[in-house]
Amino acid sequence: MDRIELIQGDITQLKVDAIVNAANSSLLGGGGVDGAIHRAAGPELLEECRTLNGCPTGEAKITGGYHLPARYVIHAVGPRWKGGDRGEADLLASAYRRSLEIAVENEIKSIAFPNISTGIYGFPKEQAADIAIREVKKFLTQHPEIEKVIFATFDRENYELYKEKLKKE
Ligand code: AR6
Repeated sequence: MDRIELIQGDITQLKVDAIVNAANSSLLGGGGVDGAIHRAAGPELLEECRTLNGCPTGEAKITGGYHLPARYVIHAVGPRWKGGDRGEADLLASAYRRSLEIAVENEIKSIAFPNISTGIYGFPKEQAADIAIREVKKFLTQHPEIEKVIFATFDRENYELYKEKLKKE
């Protein structure tokens, strides 16, 4: 699908309408990509996040991008991996879907996703990639108004996984 792009690199550098953050339910920052986004956006981002009263797992909330090149940040809360029988797959699918729905509501045309839950939260990378690609493709088919979705991989393993899977289809 030509509206899907794959890159390996730092999501905070991308000049898109929105980048997605792999946040936790406090929305008050953390490590990984969340820490990188807050550092690059500046303290105003945390200030706005404080007004949101957190976010349940599988859901997402939007803020401004402040000092980022991206206009918005969509903070998605993926599940922590607990072995696979606690609804993790559905919750991860929901985090991607809700982010895309919020993008449409805000007239966002280009959006970049990190590999939600596959770092500190320990979700198996291959299964997470299948879920992410499936949800994005399904959504794009139903929503021509989204022009570009970028999978912003960071580690080599995720990059190779996505490269293989996107090539196949
Ligand atoms: N750009 C793109 N991807 C990145 C970057 C970056 N600058 N830095 C890391 N990644 P993680 P999670 C990748 O751990 O598993 C935080 O403390 C990384 O290689 O950031 O959803 C939150 O506050 C991995 O593939 O998020 C939560 O408490 C992916 O981003 C918790 O971690 C996700 O890894 C969320 O854990």
